[in-house]
Amino acid sequence: MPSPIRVLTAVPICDGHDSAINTINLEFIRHGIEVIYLGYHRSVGDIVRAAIQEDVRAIGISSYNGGHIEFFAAVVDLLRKKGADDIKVFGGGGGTITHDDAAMMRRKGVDEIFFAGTSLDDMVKFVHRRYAKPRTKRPRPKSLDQELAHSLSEIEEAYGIGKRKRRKPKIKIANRKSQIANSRVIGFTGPGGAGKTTLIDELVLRFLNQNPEGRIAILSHDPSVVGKGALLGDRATMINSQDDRVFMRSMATRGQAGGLSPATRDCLALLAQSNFDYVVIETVGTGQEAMPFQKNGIVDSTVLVMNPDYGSRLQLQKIVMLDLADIVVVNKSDLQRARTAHSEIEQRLEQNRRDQQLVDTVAKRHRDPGVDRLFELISNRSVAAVSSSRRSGAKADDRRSKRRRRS
Ligand code: B12
Repeated sequence: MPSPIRVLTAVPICDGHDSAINTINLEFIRHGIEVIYLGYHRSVGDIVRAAIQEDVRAIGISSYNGGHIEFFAAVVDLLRKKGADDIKVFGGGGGTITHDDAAMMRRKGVDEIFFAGTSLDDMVKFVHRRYAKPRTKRPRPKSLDQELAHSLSEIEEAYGIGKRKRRKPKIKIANRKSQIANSRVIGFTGPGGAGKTTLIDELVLRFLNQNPEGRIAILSHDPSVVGKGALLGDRATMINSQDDRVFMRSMATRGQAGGLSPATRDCLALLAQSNFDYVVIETVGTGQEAMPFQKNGIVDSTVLVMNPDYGSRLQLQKIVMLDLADIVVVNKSDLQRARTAHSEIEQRLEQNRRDQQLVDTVAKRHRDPGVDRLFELISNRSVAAVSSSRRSGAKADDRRSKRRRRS
């Protein structure tokens, strides 16, 4: 079974009309399409960057506030400039886009414009007809991000749909143990609605401010059933991560339980061997039994993000990740129950007798001191890990040279 069609959808800058695109997104998903939704009020640069990183087949734009001829053309032009004109552009905007406008937009390279009164079914059929064929000849990547995006698609497509690996991807993926660890890999997990995405976005802001040259990658997951579509919506929540120094990729779980996709391990390994300081991996909202990073073997630190409203103290005994996480975050700590949650979780962690950290955050609050502390903890753990791996590397060198001298 071939991989689902991936499209990116967005609403242009200075436009908040998102109700049409929300309806269209749901219809696409119902018909097996994976939709990466970027949200509303998005610039040409943000849309093109996201489309290239996500390596989608097409971009669907919903535009109501005018300027559509220029905006759509600017998206097409920037895709061309970036060597990504195999990503097509289509869209609509009810009665605000006239037939004359649409003719001009088509001349400028837009694939199709849908008018008021078009049925959702017709739009779905168009996407299937026009974008389902696999892209055989890809343009030569013009940037490292584009090359990486193509490779990630190759890995994901090699897995097809479902658990079983179908064919080996052509890309060489280094074994994490045998390679120099370029990036620190941090795994974020926790129940749906705990605020993982917002928290990651705030950490990204701190990272970008602290490292003017640094780069970070995010591998984000949303659930999907085998052969069905998915709404990959984390980008719509991200504000600070709309930056050229952030590479983000959204993945559907494609039927795999546990919070990750069948292709995650290989995709993560590829990102970790690329030039990022950090690779952040975000699971889908997970349940009590989930241990998403256990089998993975390539995550350096794990962060469990909790919502203070988890129910009674007894529930905490059942959350396996509380035994495994390096850092536990009580997000939304401005909520009434947060103090109780902190002390109950603290007691629960004491039973483990491990060096686990507990941090309270309010990720939605700008400059939250809790997020500052979390960022500091993650940075310190990384510095400690790098110097310990350097020490063990130096010891190994020492042993090798002693052996050479003896022989
Ligand atoms: C709903 C609506 C709102 C809601 C938006 C709610 C929301 N969250 O989206 C509210 C009330 C908030 C609103 C506010 C405003 N609105 Co208003 N709004 C509309 C309205 C009534 C419907 C738009 C809509 O959602 N249609 C439903 C969709 C599903 O149907 P459709 O539009 O026919 O689209 C078809 C195709 O084009 C296709 N399609 C659409 N997008 C896409 C994308 C893709 C990828 C594909 C494949 C297909 C596709 O799908 C449909 C299939 O039949 C239109 C008037 C109208 N009748 O079009 C005005 C309208 C768009 N709004 C207008 C204006 C001026 C405003 C405000 C500026 C008003 C103000 N002064 O505050 C604000 C701006 C808000 C903002 N932040 O941008 C004007 C725009 C005028 C212009 N461009 O010249 C319009 C045309 C009303 C008018 N006649 O004056 N608005």
